[in-house]
Amino acid sequence: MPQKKIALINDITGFGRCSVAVMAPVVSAMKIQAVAVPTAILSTHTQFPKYFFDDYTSKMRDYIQTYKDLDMSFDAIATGFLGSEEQVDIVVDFIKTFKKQGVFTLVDPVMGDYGRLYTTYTPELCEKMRALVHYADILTPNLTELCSLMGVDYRDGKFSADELEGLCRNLSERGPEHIVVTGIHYSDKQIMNYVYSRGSAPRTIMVDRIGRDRSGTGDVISAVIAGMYLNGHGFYESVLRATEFASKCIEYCEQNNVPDHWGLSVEMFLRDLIED
Ligand code: PXL
Repeated sequence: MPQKKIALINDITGFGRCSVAVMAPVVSAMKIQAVAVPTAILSTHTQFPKYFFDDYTSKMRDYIQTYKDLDMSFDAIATGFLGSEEQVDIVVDFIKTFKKQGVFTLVDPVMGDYGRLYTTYTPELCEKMRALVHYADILTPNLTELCSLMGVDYRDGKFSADELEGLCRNLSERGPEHIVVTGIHYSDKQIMNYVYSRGSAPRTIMVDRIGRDRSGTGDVISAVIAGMYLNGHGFYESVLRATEFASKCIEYCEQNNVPDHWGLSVEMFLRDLIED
């Protein structure tokens, strides 16, 4: 069988293990070819006190045009942090072109955390992200992003199972068959991931909270989910593997005093993702 290809529409950041820098090795370990479609180039990610940032928006159309001219195809498309309304338009056009029969799209609506949206998120950009949801088969919001997409007030972890199910059902009706609400603050010791697949009973995956939140965790989780799903596993199983892998990396980082903003030491455990 020919190797599968995934388009990673995301930023390329040199240091800090986020976005393409961490997603490409993860999917590669799963025998999937990663094709980077850069949205921006940074020296380090934005959690560092200083970083070089080169917005790639104005070059993206020409970059993507070559893939159109070459009649390139992808088996999956994964999108992450998007910096402007125009970038969302470019991504929608990319999906419309390359999402042929059997191709799935994972949208990680990177918009904010802890009830706050990132400063780049203008109301117009939020509106655009809501439109992008329409094109997703898999959506991986955290609770902040779920609330923003649904236009409800954020309450830290204080949503009942019924409320979460209602929110996910409504969101799913707009497009995504599968949704995982990641990193819900369940207690001081535990984090809940809420797994919703249209037509099935929702399930939860609890993980132990280890240390503080680490940047890039969401990117690692999205990459493992995309890779597992592309390799034919079910959604719940894909999320389970993703949370187990991230937890193992985080545990290593804690034990070895890796700074929180250096991302997850995925290199130590990539072999765990290799399947025969
Ligand atoms: O992991 C999310 C992310 C992606 N890309 C850039 C970031 C961050 C988080 O801070 O700064 C550039």
